[in-house]
Amino acid sequence: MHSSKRALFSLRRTAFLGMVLLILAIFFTQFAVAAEKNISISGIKFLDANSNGKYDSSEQPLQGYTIYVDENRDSQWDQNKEKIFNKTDKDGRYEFNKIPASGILREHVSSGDQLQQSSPVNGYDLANVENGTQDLNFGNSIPKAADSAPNKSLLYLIISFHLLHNLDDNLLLIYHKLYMVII
Ligand SMILES: [Ca+2]
Ligand SMILES: [Ca+2]
Repeated sequence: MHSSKRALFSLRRTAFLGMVLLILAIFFTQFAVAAEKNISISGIKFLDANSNGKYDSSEQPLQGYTIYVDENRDSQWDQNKEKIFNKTDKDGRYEFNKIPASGILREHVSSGDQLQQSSPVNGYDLANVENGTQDLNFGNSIPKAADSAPNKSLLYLIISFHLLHNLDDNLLLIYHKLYMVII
Protein backbone atom coordinates (compact mmCIF):
# COMPACT_ATOMS: atom_id res chain seq x y z
CA MET A 1 0.00 0.00 0.00
CA HIS A 2 2.76 2.30 0.96
CA SER A 3 4.59 1.74 -2.33
CA SER A 4 1.41 2.21 -4.39
CA LYS A 5 0.87 5.60 -2.72
CA ARG A 6 4.40 6.52 -3.60
CA ALA A 7 3.81 5.42 -7.24
CA LEU A 8 0.62 7.53 -7.38
CA PHE A 9 2.50 10.53 -6.01
CA SER A 10 5.23 10.03 -8.58
CA LEU A 11 2.62 9.79 -11.35
CA ARG A 12 0.94 13.02 -10.18
CA ARG A 13 4.29 14.77 -10.02
CA THR A 14 5.14 13.64 -13.58
CA ALA A 15 1.73 14.79 -14.83
CA PHE A 16 2.17 18.14 -13.09
CA LEU A 17 5.62 18.65 -14.61
CA GLY A 18 4.23 17.65 -18.00
CA MET A 19 1.50 20.29 -17.69
CA VAL A 20 4.00 22.96 -16.71
CA LEU A 21 6.22 22.12 -19.70
CA LEU A 22 3.20 22.18 -22.04
CA ILE A 23 2.10 25.60 -20.77
CA LEU A 24 5.64 26.93 -21.15
CA ALA A 25 5.88 25.53 -24.70
CA ILE A 26 2.56 27.18 -25.68
CA PHE A 27 3.69 30.46 -24.12
CA PHE A 28 7.02 30.52 -25.98
CA THR A 29 5.42 29.50 -29.30
CA GLN A 30 2.96 32.40 -28.99
CA PHE A 31 5.81 34.70 -28.09
CA ALA A 32 7.87 33.58 -31.10
CA VAL A 33 4.92 34.15 -33.49
CA ALA A 34 4.28 37.60 -32.02
CA ALA A 35 7.96 38.44 -32.35
CA GLU A 36 8.15 37.59 -36.12
CA LYS A 37 9.40 40.68 -37.86
CA ASN A 38 7.17 42.53 -40.32
CA ILE A 39 8.64 44.89 -42.90
CA SER A 40 7.45 47.48 -45.41
CA ILE A 41 9.44 47.58 -48.63
CA SER A 42 9.30 48.99 -52.14
CA GLY A 43 11.22 49.23 -55.39
CA ILE A 44 11.03 49.66 -59.12
CA LYS A 45 11.13 47.38 -62.11
CA PHE A 46 12.99 48.79 -65.10
CA LEU A 47 14.59 48.05 -68.44
CA ASP A 48 18.30 47.86 -67.71
CA ALA A 49 19.37 49.27 -71.07
CA ASN A 50 23.08 49.46 -70.23
CA SER A 51 23.02 46.11 -68.32
CA ASN A 52 24.87 47.43 -65.27
CA GLY A 53 22.33 45.99 -62.79
CA LYS A 54 21.36 49.48 -61.54
CA TYR A 55 18.44 51.77 -62.23
CA ASP A 56 19.81 54.80 -64.07
CA SER A 57 17.64 57.88 -64.40
CA SER A 58 17.38 57.61 -68.19
CA GLU A 59 16.08 54.02 -68.07
CA GLN A 60 12.49 53.04 -68.75
CA PRO A 61 10.29 51.83 -65.85
CA LEU A 62 8.17 48.76 -66.61
CA GLN A 63 4.47 48.67 -65.72
CA GLY A 64 2.22 45.68 -65.04
CA TYR A 65 4.79 43.11 -63.94
CA THR A 66 4.30 40.90 -60.88
CA ILE A 67 6.59 41.01 -57.87
CA TYR A 68 5.90 38.22 -55.36
CA VAL A 69 7.23 36.56 -52.22
CA ASP A 70 8.56 33.07 -52.92
CA GLU A 71 7.67 31.72 -49.48
CA ASN A 72 8.97 28.17 -50.01
CA ARG A 73 12.09 29.40 -51.85
CA ASP A 74 11.69 27.09 -54.83
CA SER A 75 12.25 29.86 -57.41
CA GLN A 76 8.68 29.54 -58.66
CA TRP A 77 5.48 31.44 -58.01
CA ASP A 78 3.07 28.86 -56.50
CA GLN A 79 0.02 30.99 -57.15
CA ASN A 80 -2.35 28.75 -55.18
CA LYS A 81 -0.49 29.25 -51.90
CA GLU A 82 1.87 32.23 -52.31
CA LYS A 83 -0.53 35.14 -51.93
CA ILE A 84 1.85 38.03 -51.27
CA PHE A 85 2.25 39.74 -54.65
CA ASN A 86 1.82 43.07 -56.33
CA LYS A 87 1.96 44.54 -59.82
CA THR A 88 4.21 47.44 -60.81
CA ASP A 89 2.39 50.73 -61.49
CA LYS A 90 2.87 53.17 -64.38
CA ASP A 91 6.14 54.34 -62.84
CA GLY A 92 7.35 50.75 -62.54
CA ARG A 93 6.95 50.92 -58.75
CA TYR A 94 5.59 48.31 -56.35
CA GLU A 95 5.30 48.25 -52.58
CA PHE A 96 4.42 45.89 -49.73
CA ASN A 97 3.30 47.03 -46.31
CA LYS A 98 3.95 45.02 -43.15
CA ILE A 99 4.68 41.65 -44.68
CA PRO A 100 6.59 38.89 -42.82
CA ALA A 101 10.36 39.17 -43.19
CA SER A 102 10.73 35.68 -44.63
CA GLY A 103 10.98 34.12 -48.08
CA ILE A 104 12.55 35.51 -51.24
CA LEU A 105 11.23 38.55 -53.11
CA ARG A 106 11.22 37.79 -56.82
CA GLU A 107 9.65 38.97 -60.03
CA HIS A 108 7.43 36.67 -62.03
CA VAL A 109 8.74 36.20 -65.55
CA SER A 110 6.48 34.02 -67.69
CA SER A 111 7.75 31.91 -70.57
CA GLY A 112 6.13 34.19 -73.14
CA ASP A 113 7.79 37.25 -71.68
CA GLN A 114 9.98 39.28 -74.00
CA LEU A 115 12.13 40.37 -71.08
CA GLN A 116 14.29 38.38 -68.71
CA GLN A 117 15.48 39.24 -65.23
CA SER A 118 19.06 40.45 -65.14
CA SER A 119 19.34 41.72 -61.56
CA PRO A 120 19.31 40.66 -58.84
CA VAL A 121 20.17 37.15 -60.01
CA ASN A 122 18.69 35.37 -56.96
CA GLY A 123 16.02 37.81 -55.76
CA TYR A 124 16.07 39.46 -52.31
CA ASP A 125 16.15 37.35 -49.15
CA LEU A 126 13.63 39.19 -46.96
CA ALA A 127 15.24 37.86 -43.76
CA ASN A 128 18.19 40.16 -44.56
CA VAL A 129 16.19 43.22 -45.63
CA GLU A 130 15.80 46.26 -43.36
CA ASN A 131 12.31 47.60 -42.70
CA GLY A 132 11.65 50.66 -44.91
CA THR A 133 14.04 49.70 -47.72
CA GLN A 134 12.88 51.46 -50.91
CA ASP A 135 15.31 50.30 -53.55
CA LEU A 136 14.65 46.59 -53.97
CA ASN A 137 14.82 47.06 -57.73
CA PHE A 138 14.49 44.53 -60.50
CA GLY A 139 16.42 45.12 -63.71
CA ASN A 140 15.42 43.39 -66.93
CA SER A 141 17.15 42.98 -70.22
CA ILE A 142 16.02 41.89 -73.65
CA PRO A 143 17.14 38.33 -74.43
CA LYS A 144 19.43 37.98 -77.46
CA ALA A 145 16.90 35.88 -79.38
CA ALA A 146 14.15 38.46 -78.92
CA ASP A 147 16.66 41.16 -79.82
CA SER A 148 17.32 39.62 -83.23
CA ALA A 149 13.68 38.68 -83.93
CA PRO A 150 12.91 41.85 -85.94
CA ASN A 151 16.07 41.21 -88.02
CA LYS A 152 14.93 37.66 -88.71
CA SER A 153 11.50 38.87 -89.82
CA LEU A 154 13.14 41.40 -92.14
CA LEU A 155 15.32 38.66 -93.64
CA TYR A 156 12.30 36.40 -94.26
CA LEU A 157 10.64 39.34 -96.01
CA ILE A 158 13.68 39.91 -98.25
CA ILE A 159 13.89 36.23 -99.17
CA SER A 160 10.15 36.09 -99.93
CA PHE A 161 10.53 39.17 -102.13
CA HIS A 162 13.47 37.51 -103.91
CA LEU A 163 11.59 34.29 -104.61
CA LEU A 164 8.50 36.15 -105.73
CA HIS A 165 10.40 38.26 -108.26
CA ASN A 166 12.77 35.52 -109.42
CA LEU A 167 15.92 37.54 -108.74
CA ASP A 168 19.56 36.45 -109.20
CA ASP A 169 20.19 33.19 -107.35
CA ASN A 170 23.65 34.35 -106.23
CA LEU A 171 21.83 36.72 -103.93
CA LEU A 172 20.39 33.72 -102.10
CA LEU A 173 23.91 32.77 -100.96
CA ILE A 174 24.38 36.22 -99.51
CA TYR A 175 21.01 35.94 -97.74
CA HIS A 176 22.02 32.59 -96.34
CA LYS A 177 25.29 34.00 -94.95
CA LEU A 178 23.40 36.94 -93.46
CA TYR A 179 20.90 34.53 -91.90
CA MET A 180 23.68 32.51 -90.24
CA VAL A 181 25.19 35.70 -88.78
CA ILE A 182 21.85 36.85 -87.34
CA ILE A 183 20.87 33.45 -85.93
CA1 LIG B 1 21.28 50.46 -65.78
CA1 LIG C 1 7.45 29.16 -54.49
